[in-house]
Amino acid sequence: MSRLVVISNRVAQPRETRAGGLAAAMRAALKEAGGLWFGWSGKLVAEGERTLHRESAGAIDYALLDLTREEYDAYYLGFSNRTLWPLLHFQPTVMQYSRAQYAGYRAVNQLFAQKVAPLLRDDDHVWVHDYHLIPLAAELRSLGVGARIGFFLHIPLPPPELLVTLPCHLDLMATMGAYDLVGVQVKDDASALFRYFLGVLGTSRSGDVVELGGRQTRIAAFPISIDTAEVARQSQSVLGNAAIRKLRASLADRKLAIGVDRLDYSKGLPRRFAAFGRFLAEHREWRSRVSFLQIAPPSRQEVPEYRELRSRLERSAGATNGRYAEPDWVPIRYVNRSFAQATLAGFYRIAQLALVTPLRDGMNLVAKEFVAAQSPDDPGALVLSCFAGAALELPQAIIINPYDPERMVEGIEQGLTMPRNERRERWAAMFEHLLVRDINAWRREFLAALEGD
Ligand code: ADQ
Repeated sequence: MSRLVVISNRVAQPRETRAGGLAAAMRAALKEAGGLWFGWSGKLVAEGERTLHRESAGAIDYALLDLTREEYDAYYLGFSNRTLWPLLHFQPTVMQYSRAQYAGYRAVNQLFAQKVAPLLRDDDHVWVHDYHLIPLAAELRSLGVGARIGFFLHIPLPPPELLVTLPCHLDLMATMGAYDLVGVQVKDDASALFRYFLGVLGTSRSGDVVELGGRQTRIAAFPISIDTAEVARQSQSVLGNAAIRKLRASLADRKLAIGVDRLDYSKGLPRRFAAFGRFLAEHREWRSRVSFLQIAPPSRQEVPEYRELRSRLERSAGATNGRYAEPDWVPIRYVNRSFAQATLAGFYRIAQLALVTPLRDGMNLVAKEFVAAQSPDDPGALVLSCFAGAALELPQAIIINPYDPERMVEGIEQGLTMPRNERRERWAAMFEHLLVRDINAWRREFLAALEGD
């Protein structure tokens, strides 16, 4: 079995206990064959003080590289998160582009390649993650690396008509041809990529393989998932914990609707808050009978669009609460912090409704975690955006279009009033699916495809 090398911007370090499902899946994959995890150390240092930190934990070696402030600004805050993130989430009007930031992004990819190449063997299998590192394989090839290299894009891929608004699209996208395998979340992402390769780069296609510069690249969808059985187990075992008991007690028999998202404009939070306010306006009978808990830990606060979103949501929650709150009831509970994965599972379990309404999402693991955490006997209902990758796998959810306020209000009402039998039926179909299509199936399929099966 070949050694596995995982390369990602952030690495879940050996002592990190809050690492999520993806980190657990990577650790499991690395343990199976022994392996190396390479990425940014999370530290910003002066150029002369850059270190490659080496560490081992069991069968896994870690190699973590420091970046300078300038590199981080251009590569991470700039091109990755102000250019690629909005564009790949179908929002070119939010995209900011500068040649200097693209140059900084390419330079960090080159630096990663220079530092990891000496650690690689030709019979390794290399798995690169996400939009921060698209050109990495091209940089590795130019240093003579012959190993099989796969890439997985965690976020969506827009159609070529949108991709071409990126001024450097030809330069960037052509580097994808250096991978043996490019994995995306859903088949629509794969078709968009095929259309780009054929229509814009003019490559030929045979089956699911494109040929560029004499090299063959397979493109396929691998919908990411969760550790379904583990989330189900956690959701039961934490019910006695203080955080869960306190939340339940504070509801005083009212229903709970829940949302859990990084504070990100792709998650559709302003429209969700507005829909909940409108639901209370139009359905007086639900006032004082349901609370909406939105958990949204801040992310990327150094990017201005994220700071603006935060204050916009504070105003929106404040306005709805000001209008409808009673001395003993607050309609929107807005909490800006993160929780342990197990605590979240407990929160999901005591909720009757989840609102997962992104404007665009590669997959959305919260939707899957909510389903996994429900009680089989009396499961909650899931309101899910048709623009989340997860909607293709969970058609039994209440599927809504987040741009349609009336449909959002209908969805909330439908979820809160759905008869128990119907909830059970819908839930059972989703849960069965997720038990089979879990995070382990995902990583095994990707790695089998990378091996060329
Ligand atoms: P994200 O945009 O981060 O991921 P998501 O898929 O929902 O979105 O994953 C978030 C993860 O963070 C979930 O496991 C969730 O439980 C956890 N989380 C969120 N809020 C939290 C909180 N307050 N405390 C603790 N944990 C919290 C990107 C893409 C997605 C894709 C994933 C995986 O944008 O579309 O599904 O990668 O590929």
